[in-house]
Amino acid sequence: MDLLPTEGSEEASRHFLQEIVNILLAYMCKLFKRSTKVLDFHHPHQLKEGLEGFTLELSDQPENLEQLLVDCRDTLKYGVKTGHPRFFNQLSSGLDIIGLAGEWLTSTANTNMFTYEISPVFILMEEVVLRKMMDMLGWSNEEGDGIFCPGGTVSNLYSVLLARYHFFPEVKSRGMSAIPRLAMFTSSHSHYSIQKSAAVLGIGTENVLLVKCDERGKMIPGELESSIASAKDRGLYPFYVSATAGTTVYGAFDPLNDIADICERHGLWMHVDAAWGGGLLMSKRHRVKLQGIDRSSSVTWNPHKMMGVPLQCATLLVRKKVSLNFECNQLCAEYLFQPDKHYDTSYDTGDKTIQCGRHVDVFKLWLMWKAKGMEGFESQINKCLENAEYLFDKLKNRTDFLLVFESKPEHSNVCFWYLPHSLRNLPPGCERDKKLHAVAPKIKAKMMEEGLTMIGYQPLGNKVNFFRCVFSNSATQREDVDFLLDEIVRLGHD
Ligand code: ABU
Repeated sequence: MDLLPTEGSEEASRHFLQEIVNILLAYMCKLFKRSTKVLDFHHPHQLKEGLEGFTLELSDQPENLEQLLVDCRDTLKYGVKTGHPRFFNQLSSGLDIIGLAGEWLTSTANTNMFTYEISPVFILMEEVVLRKMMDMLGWSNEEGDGIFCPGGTVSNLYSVLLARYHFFPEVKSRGMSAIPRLAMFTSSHSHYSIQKSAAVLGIGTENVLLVKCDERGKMIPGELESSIASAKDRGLYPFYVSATAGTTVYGAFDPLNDIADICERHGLWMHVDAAWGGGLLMSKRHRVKLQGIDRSSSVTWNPHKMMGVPLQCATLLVRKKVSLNFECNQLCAEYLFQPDKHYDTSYDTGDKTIQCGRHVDVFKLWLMWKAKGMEGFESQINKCLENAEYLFDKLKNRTDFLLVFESKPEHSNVCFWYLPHSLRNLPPGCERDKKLHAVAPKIKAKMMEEGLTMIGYQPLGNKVNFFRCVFSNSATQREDVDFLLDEIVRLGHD
């Protein structure tokens, strides 16, 4: 294949990449049009068997460049258009052109974030962006450290790892048998990654105590207090509380100041999982919902969610002194982190992490921040929350839909059931619940087959399957919200 670095192949390389750009631009222009489908669904066996000449199989012989262009077109064709204004399925959606340019540049630079030696600009950018985010949490210049992580689950894992190290540094060398049986606390609506962290770190999922929430999905502080007391009575060692700012399903914000009071009283590490809700700090109108976050020990905040940065872009921010991150994970591999380098080796941030290689996730965010300023992020976030209020107001006045909770959404999550004709006159109770549980999956299946829009559903606690609509794409307009409801009614009609 005559592409760079083959001598004399500049023109062929330019031509090939220009063709790729043409394919991507055609995709993007279609993506935002309402006449374009969100997806062209096929079952796994159909995709594996191959469709209209598109095969996933690899061969021994090389393909020519023309065929590779066809492969690229087909890959996009059979994928899901998560940037489409009618995609409501996930917390991360949309397609930001500046962010995309950032991702292209990142791949072109193709470097690794472990040392300053090979990523001088990106390492310093990371410092600048993390500092800015920590300022927004309300932390002073003297405190704070952070790291970009491969997703919120890993950020949450780091928070537990650091908290455990803070209380029991000996665990690094001597293992779990050297320390007491630990107890962690998080709400029953929190993200499953907190329990996963306990499993991964040998703390055990049984030692994660799930604190009761109110109807709205917020942790009840009194329940946290009694859960800590009962763990102590049982001989456990409470050390960590994860509060949530923007729960995954309800979009609820735990009362951070009340939780901080309890953590201070008991000397516990307070983590805030603001993977979803952190973006609201950008909005003067909505940041009040995170009041008390400045008192946390650590925070997860994913710009790839509410801030619309292309996947992946997630952070862990730690309030304790800078060295904690380093001490906890540092192993000083001599082939990479030589102490006698001629520059300030505190910028070899790779030794803070449990990874070795680390993707450059900062550049696209830095570039978007340059392009939009805080004001740009603020207006796109406000718009998403306005869309949620618009949907909520519509649902309040409908008899064919039922809200899962009656209060105004705090985030952009709106949770609701659709009641087909046959269920409307049934009294609430077991019989109706049994039938209602089957409604959302049936509608979703038809929705995916037709491909015009996409929304998620789930059960939660004692609530049977309900739809969760989330807004994180500022391309979505009110007409798209209207379309979603019409589509649910059309597909759910019985
Ligand atoms: N917690 C990862 C994102 C989940 C969601 O998009 O629904």
